[in-house]
Amino acid sequence: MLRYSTFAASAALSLVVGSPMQVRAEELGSKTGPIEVEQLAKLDNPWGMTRLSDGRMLITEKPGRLRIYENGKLSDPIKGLPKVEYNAQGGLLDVEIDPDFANNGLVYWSYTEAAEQQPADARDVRDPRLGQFFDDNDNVLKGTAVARGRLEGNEIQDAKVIWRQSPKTIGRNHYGGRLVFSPDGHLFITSGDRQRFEPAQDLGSTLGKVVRINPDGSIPKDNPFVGTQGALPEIWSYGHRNPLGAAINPVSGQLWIHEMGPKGGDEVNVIEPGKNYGWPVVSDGNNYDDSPIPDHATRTEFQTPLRSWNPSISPSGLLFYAGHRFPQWRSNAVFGGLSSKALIRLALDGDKVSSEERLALNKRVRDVLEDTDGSLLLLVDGDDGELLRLTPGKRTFN
Ligand SMILES: [Ca+2]
Ligand SMILES: [Ca+2]
Repeated sequence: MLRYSTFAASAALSLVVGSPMQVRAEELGSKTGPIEVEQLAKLDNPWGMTRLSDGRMLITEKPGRLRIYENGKLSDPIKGLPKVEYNAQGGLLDVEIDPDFANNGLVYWSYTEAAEQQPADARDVRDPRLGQFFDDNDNVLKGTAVARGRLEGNEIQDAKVIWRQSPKTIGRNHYGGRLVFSPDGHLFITSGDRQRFEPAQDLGSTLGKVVRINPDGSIPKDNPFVGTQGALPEIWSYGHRNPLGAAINPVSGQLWIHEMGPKGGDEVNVIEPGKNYGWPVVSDGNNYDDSPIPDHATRTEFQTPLRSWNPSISPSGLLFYAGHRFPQWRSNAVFGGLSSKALIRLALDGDKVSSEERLALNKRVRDVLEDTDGSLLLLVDGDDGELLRLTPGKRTFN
């Protein structure tokens, strides 16, 4: 199933000098032919990116920097963003532009926000299921937030928080934070469970949810829990763990997400309003200490993932390919893998996965984006992060 050429590991690097930084290019094999991988820029823990309508790109770096990439160069950090709480999985996360960006210049970003009022003693109650992920030194009350502002030159004007995860909690991880606009102009936000498990089933909390809001932060009247006693009206779906990928399937118009499972059990889900996706009651994986969690198949009241992975692939970033550079990839779901260090491609037959390919880049892929010319842009995670461009290779394979 996975035909990955060993050529990548032994590929000679062709060096091209001429842009502000050295551009390295290498080729790797795929089911659909060779692919050229070119480094466009080096970045510090990049997390999210989006294209502006004029060909520029916005890229986030988790420590709190938002930069413009244009003509092979990265700008200085954009001024005017609120303070970001940078720690472990938290920091500046995703970035998206308004559907009417060309006219209103509005940019949206997700990030980790510390609570204004920190409790006097913020030590959390130890949860044994957190295992190695518990940190006694982490005592900052914080949560995911989404803000928007108008991009003017290299500054954000009139930044305003339009959504906050509720409640804020201690803990370093599981912020979610992917942003995507629906074709009818609503903003979807993925919201992680903050490693708190049960709140994902609690409609009075926005931990472990997909949220849907209007661009100004108000609540659409047709959200599924509007008017439900005790439920927060921005909730669109629930029972999620840590979704780091979201995209609209252009064929069905539906929201797709994927989410990280615990030990195994990463999922890709088609999202329907008001539905329960099961976490932490069911998972196709198990707890980190190997204690079992029942699989989705044991409980019919929960939505079943389209596909799940054991062992974990750690999916991040998601797009539906629509370009011409990789014609055989058209309408496929394409996303990054962190622990799997791969680009993963799902060929689809309607809402069924017909085949899967993993391109072993040997790099933690954090986000994916299709460029205007149909090439693919990838963000590589970490201190030695990168912006990469993938195009069809010129070399011929046997
Ligand atoms: Ca699930
Ligand atoms: Ca299980």
